[in-house]
Amino acid sequence: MDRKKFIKTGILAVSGFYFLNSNLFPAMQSGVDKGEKEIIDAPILIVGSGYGGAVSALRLCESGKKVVMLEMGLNWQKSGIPFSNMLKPGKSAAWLKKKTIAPFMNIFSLTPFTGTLDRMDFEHINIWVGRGVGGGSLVNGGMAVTPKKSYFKEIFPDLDTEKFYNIYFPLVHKELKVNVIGEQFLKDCPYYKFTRVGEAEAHKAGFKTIRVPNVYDFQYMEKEYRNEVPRSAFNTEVIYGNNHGKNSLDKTYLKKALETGNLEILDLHCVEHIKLNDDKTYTLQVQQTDISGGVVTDKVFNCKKLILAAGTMGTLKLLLHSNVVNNFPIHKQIGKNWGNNGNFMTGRNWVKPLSGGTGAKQSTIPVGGIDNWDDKEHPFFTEIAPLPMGMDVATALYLLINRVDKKGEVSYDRNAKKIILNWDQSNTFKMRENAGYFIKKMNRANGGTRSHFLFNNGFGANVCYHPLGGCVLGKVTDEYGKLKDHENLYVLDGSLIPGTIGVNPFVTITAIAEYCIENLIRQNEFS
Ligand code: FAE
Repeated sequence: MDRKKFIKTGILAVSGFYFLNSNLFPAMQSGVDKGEKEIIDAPILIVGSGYGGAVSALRLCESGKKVVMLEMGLNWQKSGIPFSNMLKPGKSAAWLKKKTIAPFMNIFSLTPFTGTLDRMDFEHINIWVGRGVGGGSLVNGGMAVTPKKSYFKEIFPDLDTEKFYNIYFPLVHKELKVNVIGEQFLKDCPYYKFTRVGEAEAHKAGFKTIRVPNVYDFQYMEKEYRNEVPRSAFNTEVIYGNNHGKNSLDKTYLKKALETGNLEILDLHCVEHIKLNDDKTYTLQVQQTDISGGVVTDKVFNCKKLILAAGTMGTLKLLLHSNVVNNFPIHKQIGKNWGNNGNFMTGRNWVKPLSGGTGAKQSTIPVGGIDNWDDKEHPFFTEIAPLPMGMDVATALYLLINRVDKKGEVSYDRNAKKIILNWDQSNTFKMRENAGYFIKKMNRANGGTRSHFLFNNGFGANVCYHPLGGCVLGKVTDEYGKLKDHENLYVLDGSLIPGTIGVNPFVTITAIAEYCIENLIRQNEFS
């Protein structure tokens, strides 16, 4: 394929176009195979542009390495397409679905589009993930929570805890632009009534609350409140992307990595499977799609070094599928030690119905949490979550994060040709007990009922925003994320964490990625 044809093919895809207009990336050599597939050689490939991928890209690019990143989702910034909000879901609302896929109230029809939010459905659990350049950072609530030191130590006994709390977590806070809402603003702002009510009710019930840091720029938020800038958090934008205010990865790590001139991001490029070659290099079969999910072209990428950062489910799917179709070597523990980070959604109805409930106007950015982790019988942390429905529904929403006493396992079903998850009610039994205890105690002190309005029986045991594990650090990989049985393959994403970290996970995923890539570079793994 000559360059002209290459560009022609690329234009069909709307995005990816910016890349093709630039001088062909010096680290990439392109040609065609006999079946007219374009073949591209790139020394270092990263699959996925979420937290693990963005950290790896930045540190490698800073050390002078040329890196190509493949992302199946859209580059929203480059595309110029705005994100939609929760009251008017549009293009960004779902990954190739005909209806919205929020955890509840899916009454909106959609034209299939490569949107930001995807849901993977298994028998007993639904897993939500972000798609697009920036991965989960595009759709998440921005809660930037550092795990409890004692729990981090318990989950990662072989890591130097002090080093993480003195070096990696502070570094990550700085890079992700973590900040905290001003107390006076929180006290005065009508959009945070749900947090004030949630905290007052928690105190009355005898629970301890904590302020939760976030990557949303609270100075911007104060300006949006004063109508000095366009509204985002106050315009029900979050799980379908934020047009303003949120420091997602495209505005932090990825932006810095691109500024080095050493990174090329190819969006709408989905890696199908991987083959290990005799010379220990890798060959990836990749589909480039258009914005409606139609295949534009099939491509082949060859690389010497491969970093998988496709998120827990994406990375596991690639490894397990490649094992079946290409005899790709995988460690026997791959897929094991999977967990939902103890996610358990629940809620309460009839919350202060006579005094304006939880508020008709709600910010989408959570800033409060209830910390019951030290309770030996019912240890949990819960987010006081917003429910921005454009009217007061006198309902409180909570995402509990529990310990994961019984782990699950991800494996591959050869007949159905898809990954399956060994996970059922027995895995969430203790989480349900904690949720029941919490709701009862809150209702007893404050009134209200378990929220049948939101979930079947008021319990969303099947809601998972935090899939973790399956490629556990030090078990399936070496101490820095290099896969056992491989010389040139690394995993740097949520799958390194063994199923639980006790708080919202992206700060930990980012810190572990920083730690791993620093040491991999120091060991000259990418020379
Ligand atoms: P991730 O960010 O998922 O990135 C993986 C990327 O790889 C994605 O962009 C994929 O599109 C891409 N990809 C996958 N497969 C392929 C393939 N075959 N070819 C090419 N590209 C591929 O991975 N966490 C918090 O700490 N605080 C929060 O407030 C919070 N809120 C959340 C709210 C929602 C609605 C959701 C869904 C998640 C939330 N999370 C939150 C979880 C957090 O976003 C998640 O743990 C991280 O994004 C995971 O980071 P990874 O680097 O593992």
